[in-house]
Amino acid sequence: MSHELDDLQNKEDRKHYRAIWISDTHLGTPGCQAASLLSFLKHNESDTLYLVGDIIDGWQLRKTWYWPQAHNDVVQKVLRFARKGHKVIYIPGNHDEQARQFDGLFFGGIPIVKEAVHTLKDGRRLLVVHGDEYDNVIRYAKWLAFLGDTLYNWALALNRVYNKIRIKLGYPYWSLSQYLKFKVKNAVNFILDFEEQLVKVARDRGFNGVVCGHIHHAEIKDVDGVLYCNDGDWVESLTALVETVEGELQIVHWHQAAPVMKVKHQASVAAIPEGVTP
Ligand SMILES: [Mn+2]
Repeated sequence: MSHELDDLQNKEDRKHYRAIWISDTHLGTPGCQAASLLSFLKHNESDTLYLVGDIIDGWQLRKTWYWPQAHNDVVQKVLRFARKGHKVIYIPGNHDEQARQFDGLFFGGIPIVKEAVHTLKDGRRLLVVHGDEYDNVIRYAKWLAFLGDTLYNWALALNRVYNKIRIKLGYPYWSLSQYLKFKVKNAVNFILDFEEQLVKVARDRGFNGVVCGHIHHAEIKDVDGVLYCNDGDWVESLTALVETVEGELQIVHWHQAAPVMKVKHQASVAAIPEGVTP
């Protein structure tokens, strides 16, 4: 009941889209910025919500059980969204690959599918996939991916401590993975390879473009007439891909934490400032 009331109160400051794509939320890990994600889901809605993989991190949960209330709230929010008649589609990724065995089944009115097709307002058709099947590291060296995952999580944990200190001292948030991704040439090549693969798949299969996640790097770009869209992540970049009512694709950056959003007219005290530089 309180949830429904909450929804009504928020109605006026909720933005409506034709479609919203989010992925790589990694619920079940300390890295997931669930408060921000919840805030995003409270202030934005769409005819269709695509969950583009790595939503619940089974890899991490298998090692250590981590499930705070905020993560539950996100799941509840999504289920309620589906109950209220919005279309929600869940495409599992590699971190929630356990869900892939349920391909074609429904959970709480949400179908689980390996891929989806989205038709833009102007009629262009986009293939929607998580994208790990086109990541050569995951495909050919899964042990390396697991190792990388562990190292990445250690680095993220260190980064959280570092940023707590920075913010206490009045410095802006500093993004480790953004820094690594853009300073390391191989990472840039990796991103380009990945984009190229996905664009090729979309083209070969006769789509006008592709929407994916997986590499935690939001992007909208045209590659020789094929649209490449990546919706980013909710570990570091806090981004979603949206199609506006007018049919325009945009990346939404949501550097707002839930506790801050509750205090109205104090937008300037956001916990994580926007436009952070490495
Ligand atoms: Mn992934």
